[in-house]
Amino acid sequence: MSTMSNKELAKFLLDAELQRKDVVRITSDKVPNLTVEEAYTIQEELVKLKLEQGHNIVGPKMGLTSRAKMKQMNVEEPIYGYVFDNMIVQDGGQISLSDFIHPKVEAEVAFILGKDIEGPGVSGAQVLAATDYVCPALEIIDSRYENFNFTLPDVVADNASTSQVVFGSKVRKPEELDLELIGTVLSINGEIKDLGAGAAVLGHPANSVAMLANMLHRKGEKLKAGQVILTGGITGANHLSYGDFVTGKLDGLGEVSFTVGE
Ligand code: 0L1
Ligand code: MG
Repeated sequence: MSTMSNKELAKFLLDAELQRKDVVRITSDKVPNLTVEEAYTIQEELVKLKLEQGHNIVGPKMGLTSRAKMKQMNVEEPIYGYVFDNMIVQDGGQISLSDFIHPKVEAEVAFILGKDIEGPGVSGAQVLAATDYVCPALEIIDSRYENFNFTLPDVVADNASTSQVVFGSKVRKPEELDLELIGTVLSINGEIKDLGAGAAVLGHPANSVAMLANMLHRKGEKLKAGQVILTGGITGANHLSYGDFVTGKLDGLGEVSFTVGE
């Protein structure tokens, strides 16, 4: 068993990300008994390293929010990670396949907060009241682990596979939409890859933000006005290849897209 510190484990995962080189999950050899709580401590070290490198937090994000993904991972609660400013890709822009190990894309709703939200006991209604705008988003996830082969603590330590994000340019006030019913279609090269409704995300995407605020409260943190929060995939995650043209269409929120270059 390894005697690596949390900071060394975070550096190990960050190096894999920066070198675009997949690694064996850390629970297979380095920290076999890693708990989810300890994994969040490794994630905190990873976040610190990114901040030291000069990157700024755009907002925390929620992952594994769909029933199917939770069942697959045998978990009761989703997970969170952090999106940084150097991960943002312009709507309609191009990503480079060489920046990733094995990227996948999923369509989500993002919340732009107008007020701080602090747990415990936050409800979806409170989240909606504290939200200025919502917008469509395409999240590109890229696990640093071989073949996306991980346990829950592994993926928590790995910043919930966060890699890059494309936010749609059109924003709407949350009260103008029924986010529970919001129809979502993810297409690649004109072919529909997956579809869903907002309710796929914990019954309503606002519930995801509420749960995030309540989870962050456990470590004495809150969501802050101005943060942009990814709420979790409405669609499943689909592999990306060179030349792909990816669109996410969210009813009432419009379209968000990108292409995959070399
Ligand atoms: O944003 C997400 O839902 C990613 C969660 C991590 C699980 C994965 O990499 O599939
Ligand atoms: Mg996601």
